[in-house]
Amino acid sequence: PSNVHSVEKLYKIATIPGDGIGVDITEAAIQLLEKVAEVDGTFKFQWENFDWSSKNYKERGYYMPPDGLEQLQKHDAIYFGAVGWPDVPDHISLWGLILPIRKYNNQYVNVRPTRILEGTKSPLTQCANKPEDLDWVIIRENSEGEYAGQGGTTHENSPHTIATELAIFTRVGIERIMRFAFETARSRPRKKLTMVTKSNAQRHGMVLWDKVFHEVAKEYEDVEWDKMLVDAMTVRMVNNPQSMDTIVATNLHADILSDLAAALSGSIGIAPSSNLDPTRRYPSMFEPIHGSAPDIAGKGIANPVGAFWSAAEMVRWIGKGELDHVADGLMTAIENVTAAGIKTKDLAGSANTKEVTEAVCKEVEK
Ligand code: GGG
Repeated sequence: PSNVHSVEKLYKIATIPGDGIGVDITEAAIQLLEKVAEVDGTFKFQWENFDWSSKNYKERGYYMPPDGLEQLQKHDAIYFGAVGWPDVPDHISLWGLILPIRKYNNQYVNVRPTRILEGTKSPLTQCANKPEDLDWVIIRENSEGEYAGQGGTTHENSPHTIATELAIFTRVGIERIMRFAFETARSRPRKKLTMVTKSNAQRHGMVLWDKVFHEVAKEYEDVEWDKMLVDAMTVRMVNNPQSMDTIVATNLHADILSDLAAALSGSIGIAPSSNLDPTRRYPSMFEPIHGSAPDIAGKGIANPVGAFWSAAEMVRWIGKGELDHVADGLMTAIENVTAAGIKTKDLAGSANTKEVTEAVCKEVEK
């Protein structure tokens, strides 16, 4: 019979739920992906869970064990929830988990798409009334810049303490992110790229960004581009969202701009991210951009849409072009649910995590 498929492919996924609502939304994403695989019938997931939470850090003294990175590298992809808990300083949790995973897996690109989903609203009611009014992809440089981890502290615990935080920019690092950004812009209908720096005030690394950007731009004559200083960019995102499409920015600038972008598109709860190793030598990692939200953790009310959208991007990536229809179908299912008004509180709805998850699973079954 035509509805019987032979299972051809097994994808090994490492899950790191992490902290707070990371646990709630990872569970929801696994439930949904299991449904997606069951309905499609041509592939399956094999999950391996890693309990590298802040709670376990407090008990064991580490997030990842010494062979943690090696364990992750046995998988086709990593699915990540959220990291951070009030009783562990945030720089310990980030540097204990998410940043080394990105660094050691060559995940030098972080793709953060944002748009207004069906049935949801932007707070920019003056200028973003239709979904097409805000449709961006932020390409975040994910391996260096302000998050390079270089610096130090002297004269600690004295009024004369000095702390330095060095932003590192390399020609190789800039060139590869620019190329990825231009390719992304080229693949989208508007073929438009906005490059963001603060090269008026930061006169070394950011000036190198400008220089390399202009060099790479010569290879992409079909892509229309412009440049913005990051402060002016925040104003443009609020006042003129239609004027942008693909955006490329440094690790820190894009981290900030993508939170703003998510909020402008309706809620930080909907935004996905893909930490990619474009060479595919190492596993890529998929995570919603939101954090662990301790205030609502464990209450069953977290918005799972950012987690679902991240899951769709993971399917697209691991499928290498063969599962695009599955990822697209998953996005349609998500938007059918938001369009039907089944939304969590952050999107002005009244549904909980379970209700949204079950509704999306039902859509996938249709
Ligand atoms: N799910 C992503 C997460 O836990 N984000 C917390 C955070 O602070 N991330 C910083 C970053 O993405 O660099």
